[in-house]
Amino acid sequence: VNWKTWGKYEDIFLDRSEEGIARVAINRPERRNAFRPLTVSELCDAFIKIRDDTSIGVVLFTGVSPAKDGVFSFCAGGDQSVRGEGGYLDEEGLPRLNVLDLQRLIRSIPKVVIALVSGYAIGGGQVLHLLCDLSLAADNAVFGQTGPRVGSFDAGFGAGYLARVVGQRKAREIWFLCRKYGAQEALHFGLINSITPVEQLEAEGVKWAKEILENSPTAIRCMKAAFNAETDGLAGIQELAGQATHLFYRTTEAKEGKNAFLQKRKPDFSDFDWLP
Ligand code: 1HA
Repeated sequence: VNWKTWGKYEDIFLDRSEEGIARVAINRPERRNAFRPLTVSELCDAFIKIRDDTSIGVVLFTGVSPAKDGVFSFCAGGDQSVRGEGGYLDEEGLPRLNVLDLQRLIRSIPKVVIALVSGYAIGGGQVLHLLCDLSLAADNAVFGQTGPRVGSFDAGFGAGYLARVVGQRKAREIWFLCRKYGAQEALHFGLINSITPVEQLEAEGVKWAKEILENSPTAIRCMKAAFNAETDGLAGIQELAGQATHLFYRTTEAKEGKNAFLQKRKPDFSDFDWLP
């Protein structure tokens, strides 16, 4: 894949390819790719840009690795050194939990988001990989929660969706004990889709992306919304409903309603059947 830089950021890299793939990478390897508010706002900006680009169908989400000491990481969660009263402090000293906005964006973007996890996916970083549609791990991947150890917890997607993915038993174990799990274990309990040697991880991600991109964009976006509808409450149903409206607007039936309104006449839906 021929990656082209797409915008200039401080804490992340954003690239795109002609094949319709975007690549987002957290670039704080010396901090194990822990995120501060700037990192998260840049990630949100990147995901919005990707959402609005009709040529992109798949996003690879990863962390720049290895660090200078040779250690790989996807993301080690919130940067504890900027944690203040009530959140993670931005440059103005405002406490933010803006990773929750990012979680929602990854969830609602009508494209396939694939996490490429090499090394640590810990704390809020573990939740980020969890929320991606697919998670491809390198053989050196390490997953785990630390919240109860460092005085934090994610009682949203980090709890409920984790339980949907790995089951209540395992989810409770992960949060109550704060153990670390290797790639084999994670595959065994259904947290990830595959394991690849670390040097082949990106190539594996591109391979999965290309397979997805051969399929119907509308079918895929509706299926993503359908999966979210099952797990994300009314916000998930809203996404599926949005896809239905999106399709309906393209029909002559819907256009008749709009045209009649604009032409200040009664709509004539007599051409449209009440199908079974
Ligand atoms: O729970 C939430 C939220 C809940 C609700 C709403 C929003 C939330 C937002 C975020 C979070 C959280 O993410 S809480 C959980 C925060 N994360 C952690 O507790 C993980 C902390 N890190 C580690 O456990 C370890 O660093 C590691 C297992 C990932 C790697 O260990 P290793 O290879 O031994 O490296 P280590 O020496 O610990 O780290 C290398 C450098 O990176 C250290 O800095 P240095 O001493 O060289 O100056 C270390 O301090 C830094 N670092 C690593 N992780 C973080 C970090 N600095 C700040 N924050 C980190 N999370």
